[in-house]
Amino acid sequence: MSQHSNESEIRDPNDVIDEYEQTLDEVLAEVDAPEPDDDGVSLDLPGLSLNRRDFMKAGAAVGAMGAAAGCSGLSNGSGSPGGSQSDGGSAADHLVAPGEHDEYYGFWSGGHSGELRIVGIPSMRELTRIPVFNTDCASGYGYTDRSTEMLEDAGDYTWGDNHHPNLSETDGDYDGEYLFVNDKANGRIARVNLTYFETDAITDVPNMQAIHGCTVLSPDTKYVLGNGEFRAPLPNDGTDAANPDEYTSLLVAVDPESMQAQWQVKVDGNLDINDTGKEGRWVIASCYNSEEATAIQGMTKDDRDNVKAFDVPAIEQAVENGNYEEVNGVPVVDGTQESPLNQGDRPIVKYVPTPKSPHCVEVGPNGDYAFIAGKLSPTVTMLDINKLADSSDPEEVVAGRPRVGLGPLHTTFDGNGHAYTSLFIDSQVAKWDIQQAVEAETGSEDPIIEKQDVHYNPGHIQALEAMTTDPDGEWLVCLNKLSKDRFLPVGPIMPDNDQLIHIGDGESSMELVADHPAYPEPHDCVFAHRDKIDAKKVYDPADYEETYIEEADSGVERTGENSVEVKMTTKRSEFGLPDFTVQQGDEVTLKTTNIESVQDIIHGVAIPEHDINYAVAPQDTQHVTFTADDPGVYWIYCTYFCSALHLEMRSRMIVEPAED
Ligand code: K7E
Ligand code: CUA
Repeated sequence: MSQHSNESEIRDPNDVIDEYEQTLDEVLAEVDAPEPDDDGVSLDLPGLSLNRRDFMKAGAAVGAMGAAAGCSGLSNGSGSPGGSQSDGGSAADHLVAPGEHDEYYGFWSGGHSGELRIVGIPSMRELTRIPVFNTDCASGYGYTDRSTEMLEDAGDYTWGDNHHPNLSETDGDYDGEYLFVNDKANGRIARVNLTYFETDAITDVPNMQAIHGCTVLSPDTKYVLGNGEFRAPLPNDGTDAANPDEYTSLLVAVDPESMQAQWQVKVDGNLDINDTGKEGRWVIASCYNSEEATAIQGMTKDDRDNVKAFDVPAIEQAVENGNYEEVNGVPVVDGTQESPLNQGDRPIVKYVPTPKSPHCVEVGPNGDYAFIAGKLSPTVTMLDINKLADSSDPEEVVAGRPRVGLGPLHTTFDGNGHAYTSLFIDSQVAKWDIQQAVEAETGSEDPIIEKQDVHYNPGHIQALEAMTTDPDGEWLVCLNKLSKDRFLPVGPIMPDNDQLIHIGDGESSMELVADHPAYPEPHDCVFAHRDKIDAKKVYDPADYEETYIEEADSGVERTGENSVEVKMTTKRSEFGLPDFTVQQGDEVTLKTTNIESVQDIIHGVAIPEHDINYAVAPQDTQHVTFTADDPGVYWIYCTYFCSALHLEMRSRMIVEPAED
């Protein structure tokens, strides 16, 4: 193969690196000694500053670096300042021997693939995938009647963009019942049943176009809370479409059982990421567009945006008092700054100014502080949750603001007083001391303990059970957006790189242990110890409203002039009917029960030329409905390799020509 013709345009990687490092030096110089910007758009803040155009340049330089090198031109460079190996954890420790199980479940969002992935920790082996907002021909999700009806009722979209998986909690700990996840693309929230590891409900939330932040209300999952990221008219019916001043963002509270929206709160600015305090009162959400702009220049204009603290009992009281406007069936409470509900002793939403297009909100294990990463500010702002109720001075509730590095996005915890913040631009994880950050001055780097290089450009980071009141430490996963040179090239759409980092109990240095390629594009993950998850291996028919089909029930029944119902069992290695006959034009409902009660014996039902394939797990009943359009013989075959006679596991659908 000859080289591509644009070879002359490929630059010497060393030049690119030199240029990149120079740019970052300029950025750092600017941060340390800010100069007023000529267009008046600067990021001057107490103790920290960053010129926006240089920031953009730095971002571009990160991208331009290509595969030539890591992003270690900045800060300490090498991960462990001491240069020593940590005493616990190593590449070997993360390997799980053949036949052994992982200690933790990892639940990964799948981004715009629409699915979830289940990954064992510490091995990083992918165990399975759960289709949520997508369709999946391996399981038949989006093909079977049950799943299709659910997807149709939830807006009939073929994709979604899930970012934030959340495990249901009882008494502040994971109860293993459900996982909830947002769909940023279509303003939906889905529920995954962790008994069967399958999506069992999706709600298309009224009045919201994009739901980004998604969390459950600790400690008992009273609500699933979704943040409306994109401001839009309320209702979005054409009124005020050309008048962005009238757009609004909403927080929604969804009941976890009925999956119905209970109330919404409209706010000034927008809402990005959220988390809740540990006592069931506060929902804390970041806002990067306090400017209420519709384009990037405007959204990044102001030095400060805000964090909003929603007082849940106060909002419930407002709803109870009838202080709302009903829009598309949902009570919408006014939480804007001008709202009468925000004027008295107990405002329903507190606005806390925060630098500078903040991103994540993560509440620490003991519930004292919410950690808000600055994104365009190199700091993390710590909100003192205990002061939220009584303080009327927003600055008073800021407990600390360490300078962690460039592009901080997300923070996680080891339960031993350390926070770990991902640095998107620096391509590093910064480990820092929470108490020291409270004591240090704003913008101080003193609380920083060490930085670990990662590859490349991390978004979320998550340590084991870091979102509970009792994090387990030991392992941290850093979800990097880019992998560049870390894997064999597989064409231009490269995998992300989820990196496993050993953190132990937090006393030793971080150690990078494994790379793990991820299909586009996980954003976040959450971990539960395996003892907290109780997955069934065989369906219990009592858990579903389906008529169980016995072998003797197999047969064809005409249910209307142009409709038939076909029932048949599946078992090794035969379908309940060797063949069945329908008329051309019939709407066929094919119902199948897998009468096996042995774990791991799955049968598939594939009908060629009818676009149908689905799995039936032991003791499950599934059905599909389709039209037999064309006369002929269609072999039905099993798609799961179930026995030595799997290939022989077939049936025939005979479609008789319609009579003229
Ligand atoms: Cu930071 Cu959608 Cu959680 Cu992506 S969000 S990284
Ligand atoms: Cu049943 Cu293959």
